[in-house]
Amino acid sequence: MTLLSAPESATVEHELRGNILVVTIDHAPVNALNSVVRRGLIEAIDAAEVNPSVRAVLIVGAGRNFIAGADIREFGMPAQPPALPDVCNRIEACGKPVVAAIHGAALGGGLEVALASHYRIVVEGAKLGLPEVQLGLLPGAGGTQRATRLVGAESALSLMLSGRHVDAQEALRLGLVDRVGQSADVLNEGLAYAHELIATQAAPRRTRDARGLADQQASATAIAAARANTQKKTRGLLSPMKIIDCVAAAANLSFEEGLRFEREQFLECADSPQRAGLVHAFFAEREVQKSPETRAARSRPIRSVGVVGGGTMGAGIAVALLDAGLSVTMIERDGDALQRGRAHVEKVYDGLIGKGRLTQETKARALQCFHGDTSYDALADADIVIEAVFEDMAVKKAVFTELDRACKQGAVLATNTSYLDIDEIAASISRPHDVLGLHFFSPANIMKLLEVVVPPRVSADVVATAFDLAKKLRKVGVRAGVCDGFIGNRMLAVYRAAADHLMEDGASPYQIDKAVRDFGFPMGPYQVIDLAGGDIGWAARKRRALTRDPHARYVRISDELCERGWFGQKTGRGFYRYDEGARIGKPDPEVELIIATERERAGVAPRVFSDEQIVRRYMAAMINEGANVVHDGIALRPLDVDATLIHGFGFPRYRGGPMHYADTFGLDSVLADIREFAKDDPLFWRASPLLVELVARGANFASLNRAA
Ligand code: 3H9
Repeated sequence: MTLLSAPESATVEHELRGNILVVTIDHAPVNALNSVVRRGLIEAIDAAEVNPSVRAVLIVGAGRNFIAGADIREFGMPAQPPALPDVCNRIEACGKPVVAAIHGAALGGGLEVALASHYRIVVEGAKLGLPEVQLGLLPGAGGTQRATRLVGAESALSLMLSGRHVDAQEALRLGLVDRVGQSADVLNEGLAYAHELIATQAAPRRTRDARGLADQQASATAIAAARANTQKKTRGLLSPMKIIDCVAAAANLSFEEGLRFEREQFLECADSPQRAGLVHAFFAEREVQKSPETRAARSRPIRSVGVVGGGTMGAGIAVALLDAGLSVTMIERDGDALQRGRAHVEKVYDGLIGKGRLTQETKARALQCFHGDTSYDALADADIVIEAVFEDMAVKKAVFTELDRACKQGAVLATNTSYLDIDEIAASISRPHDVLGLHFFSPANIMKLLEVVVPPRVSADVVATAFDLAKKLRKVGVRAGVCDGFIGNRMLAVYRAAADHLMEDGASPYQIDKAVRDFGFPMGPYQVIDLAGGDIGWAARKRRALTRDPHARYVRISDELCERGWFGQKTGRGFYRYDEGARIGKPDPEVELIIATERERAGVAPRVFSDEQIVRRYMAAMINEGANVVHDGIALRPLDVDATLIHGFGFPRYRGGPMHYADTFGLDSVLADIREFAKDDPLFWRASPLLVELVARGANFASLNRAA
């Protein structure tokens, strides 16, 4: 038995079982292919070649997975030999049959190791895929060449451009694997398959020689179709078009030339800021789950959940819970309201059925776990209750008084408020330690962000339960402190104000939207207002009117539109005009007239802004408030701000979030911009103390992520 290990306990063990060399990769938690594993694989194959007793090699993963891919933590670090493409080539070149036996994840480089093996068996529960595109990469260890030769251009493109995972049966159908094992025992299934191959004297069968590209016409058609679709869909992304180029190389070049081409393209992607942004986003999503409370306490059990309020938000939350397999009881004040609440829930499902994303049967199954009641007593057994009623302190307190009376001890009592003081709600009942905020984003069954708002008196296990719920709902839970707007909406208020200033100073809302879209957001701020309804922001502005600093600049353009009843898509006009039923608006000359009048009223001489100038101001405002949010302890780390903006506000993932983007842009440049803008409006453009401090120390936001 040979053992190769490193301080971080990665090992590749190989052991002769009869005439089969079993090679076990053990690198918790997901068997990522770091340099130790790569070296170990080569040594194992070398050992198999020289040992006359070995008739076949079986590669398996220890723990819950085969191999989840290259070790993402190594990206951006100095390369350590052997490179993964060389490992795969060594496996493929082995003179004895090599079998990969797959359970759990076989992703990216993990699937590439399997593709370089000569035979593949999977067990149920396995998920296979080439998700590199989601990290700004392409399969760079021969995956673009081998997958294409094995399953054909169309299937390979579909896998690599979506990054989706396929299950055991689909992998078999596609031809990615040779068979699905009868049992879940991956080692025994693999051994049985290897014995069978030895018995039938099966020779090494190399994927490089597979015939998936034999139909040249079909390959050319698939490549052309992918080019046309991808160009439109993946705005600004580097790796998708390169994946297609690699598939074209597979179709047109020799295997060796194809590998060389793939390597060049891979290295270009690996060096790109997009890769760095996407990898940052990957780790940020996982780090946010680790709050001090989740480290300190265990979650309370969650089986049944109550939702108070059957409006759009309550219904969306109910659907999110039902989709996670939880039992849901909705409370409304009377029978009619309850009926409307149920209708809202059904409407969400019907919308999905209409789009072909759901069947009637799935809807019926989900609704079996949905109950409604008009008495809070129906929540006596609920493990968590989420209140989603009207945003009014008195109304919320009345609900919480009822919850205090009716719910069992130990139930988590959550409010979905967007801005009300959760401390005050908690203080109004006898169990403030059970109260916290769960801030969902609309549509609640779709949006991935869930702000877990932590008031000072809440118990750690309540917070841990909220994160556990986020996981069950497949949402990204981000810990936030209590303040007006928490992390996301507090930042939104500031960068939207910056956009309003730009508009009054001379940029049209249409230019601002375009500049923001070109930066990578799916929509510009004025399109978002039109979509959400201008009346929502109007209500918030009226609410804040009394507390607003009278010296602060206030742009009235949105109010002017609202006073005309132009609330956006739902009223046919807002910043844009919408033809009957249209979701995409047209610029409106009347809006431009209103803006011109407001500029005059405010005594502003309009200026011309370039798109770049617009983005610099927009981003400076966002980054500065992000820094304030961290400085005030509302977000634990800059990465929590990044995850919030990516998952709740459409920030382009490939830019890693505003704080990561700020690091790449240079914090000194951001600060210089803010100081320049402050010459015109020193009140709005006050540099965050954290930003000033980091620049003075020559540090960046990433250093705070590492320190936390
Ligand atoms: C690639 O392969 C490039 C090659 O083509 C070419 C090379 C030349 N590396 O998600 P989880 C960590 S690119 C390092 O919470 P789950 C993760 O950070 C790669 N670490 O668990 C977390 O750490 P922590 C292509 C990794 O059960 C822990 O493992 N592969 C890696 O919900 C558990 O992760 C991918 O893109 C990695 N590759 O999901 C697959 N993967 O405990 C990426 C995970 O400290 N991974 N970690 O927070 C996944 O999709 C999911 O992690 C997986 C498990 C489905 C495997």
